[in-house]
Amino acid sequence: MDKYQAAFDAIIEKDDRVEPRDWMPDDYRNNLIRQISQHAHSEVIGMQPEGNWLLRAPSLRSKQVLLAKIQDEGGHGLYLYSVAETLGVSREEMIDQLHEGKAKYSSIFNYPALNWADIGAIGWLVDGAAIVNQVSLQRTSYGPYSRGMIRICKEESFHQRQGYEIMLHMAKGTPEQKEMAQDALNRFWFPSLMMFGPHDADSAHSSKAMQWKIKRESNDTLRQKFIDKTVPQAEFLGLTVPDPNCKWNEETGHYDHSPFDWDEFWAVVNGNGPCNKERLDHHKKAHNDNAWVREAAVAYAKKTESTLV
Ligand code: FAQ
Repeated sequence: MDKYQAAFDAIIEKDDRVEPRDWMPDDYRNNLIRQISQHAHSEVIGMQPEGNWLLRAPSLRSKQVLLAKIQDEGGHGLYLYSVAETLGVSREEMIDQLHEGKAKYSSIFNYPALNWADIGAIGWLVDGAAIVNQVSLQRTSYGPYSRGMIRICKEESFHQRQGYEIMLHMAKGTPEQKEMAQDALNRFWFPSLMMFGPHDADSAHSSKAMQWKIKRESNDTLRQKFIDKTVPQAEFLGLTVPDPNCKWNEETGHYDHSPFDWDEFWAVVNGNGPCNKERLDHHKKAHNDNAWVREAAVAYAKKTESTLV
């Protein structure tokens, strides 16, 4: 066996981290670029449903907290683009792929945030699902990705609490507020479960990704962890998970669930969800409108460089 391949295999075997300077197989590199760039796009596009509510937050405190959370999500996108850049892809290439529909972002952000309870449900469920996935990714085999996840997870846990606090206020508030909280849970439950991706048997990338320790736990394992963690939280709120089959199973030691609507999932992933067009159009517009900022920053950097020489 080639000595480079052997050195790579040894890193994976020993559970060490692969660093940007290390030799790695092309498939490993490409799989990472695909996953990390999609992760970065998710963080940035994910700012849109919440950003929409900044001007309508019900108090100055809630506005400040939401603003801080949304800024964190933008920051996560930037860390992740930087991580992908260490693999040899430029940010411009990644953004082009997003705009051309070649790169994906999480299906969940193609659902609308219709009212303030939805902001609670997003923080509680969407960030909650993101944490379960990302805690596992803290042990991913690519060093910069794994270290980025450690910081991101710390911030995500604040986000999850921000959402749960909103849900708590609404669920313990007036009957109308409780109804809004229940309605938000009804609409976000299944889409949040589908954030974990297709079932293991239908997941095209999982087997290689698990072999390379890019993914440390499978889509279904992580989804089940999230369900088991979240159902008691819903019960504490006095809300009902919108799945009559979601019951504790003594034998398996997990909550059961109904089959998911994978037709809906793939429709959303393939561009036909309620807000796909709106999200992408908004990103393209912001990118074009702000081209002058990038041009000015590059011109300034060049000027500083020439002064230093
Ligand atoms: N949406 O073979 P698999 C957040 C695609 S961050 C859209 O199982 P893989 C923070 C998949 O890309 C949320 N597409 O793929 C926040 C692949 O397509 P491709 C994002 C999906 O990569 C909160 C195809 O289906 N988190 O929320 C989805 O092994 C609030 C086959 O699937 C991450 O990205 C989906 N749900 O496993 C921000 C975590 N699921 O590339 C703002 C990192 C699957 O062949 C506000 N990513 N697909 O064209 C991962 O862990 C993995 O990439 C999975 C998918 C688990 C998402």
